[in-house]
Amino acid sequence: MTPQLLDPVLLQTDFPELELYASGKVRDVYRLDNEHLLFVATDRISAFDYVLATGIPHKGTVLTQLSLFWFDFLKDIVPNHLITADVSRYPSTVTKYAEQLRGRSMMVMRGEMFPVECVVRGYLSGSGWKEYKTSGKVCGIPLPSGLKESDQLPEPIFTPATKATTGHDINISFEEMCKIVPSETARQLRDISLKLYKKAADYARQRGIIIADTKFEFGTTPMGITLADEVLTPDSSRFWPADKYSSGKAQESYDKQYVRDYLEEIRWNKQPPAPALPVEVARRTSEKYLEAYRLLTGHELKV
Ligand code: PZK
Repeated sequence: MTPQLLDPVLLQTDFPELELYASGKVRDVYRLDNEHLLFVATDRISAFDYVLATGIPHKGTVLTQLSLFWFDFLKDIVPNHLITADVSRYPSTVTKYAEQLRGRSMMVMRGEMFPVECVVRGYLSGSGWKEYKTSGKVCGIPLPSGLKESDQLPEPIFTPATKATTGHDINISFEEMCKIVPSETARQLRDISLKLYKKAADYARQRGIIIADTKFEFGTTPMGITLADEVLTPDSSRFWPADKYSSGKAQESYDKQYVRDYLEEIRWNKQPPAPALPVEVARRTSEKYLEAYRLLTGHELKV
């Protein structure tokens, strides 16, 4: 039997002298100087709230390249924090890390981040579906009665959230958001978020992907309100394969379905340590990320 090999993955960055500015389950932000940050996407994957022991080949590259695609696609709606993803234009302090950084990183403008998650939902899923079942509303927004799980909403809705210390987001009403940021800013963030979602979701739908919902993060920079973080990736959004869509049940995930199916099959108790994935599951998952990139951008990612 020939052993199956996976393409190399980056699980951990290794930039000993760089200052870590923020870190998440699967991505990290480093401080370059007072105005500039280095945003790095690893190949780590999380499922059921835990980072798995196995990385997904090319995942960090796909997410970065998708964000870059969307930043360009959406730039007429709002400025974004991207300076460059061209490693040869990064400061000389990181030149020696070019191999680790190429394709999976962005040099961005540091901004003052607004402490609210700007979530837009076009479909009823996740915490939105849970809230609707209990109250008929999502984040204080009344919805028509009789909706089923995964139903498309009559109009996309803005459903802000705050970051809890535990990591899980807490849905809030627009009025509650107005106590966290000035109400004029809250209105601007809401209107921008809805415009971004509508433009991207219309486009994606024509290419076979339903973007059920997504989360934007904004900051202020000298350009004013600025779109930051990663945008409209499978990690910040629910992507559903349009050809398999059928409401009244939870939908398959575009990217993580093989991973979830495997974890259910082995009956992992969803407590740490998170298991490793079989090579075939990691490989097929990698192919889904690359497929999402191809469908959305119209070209193959050269990896
Ligand atoms: C910033 N995060 C979220 C957490 C991540 C990202 N342009 C910016 N200016 C200032 N701060 C941030 C950004 C951006 N983007 C974003 N935290 C800080 C976050 C953990 C890991 F990769």
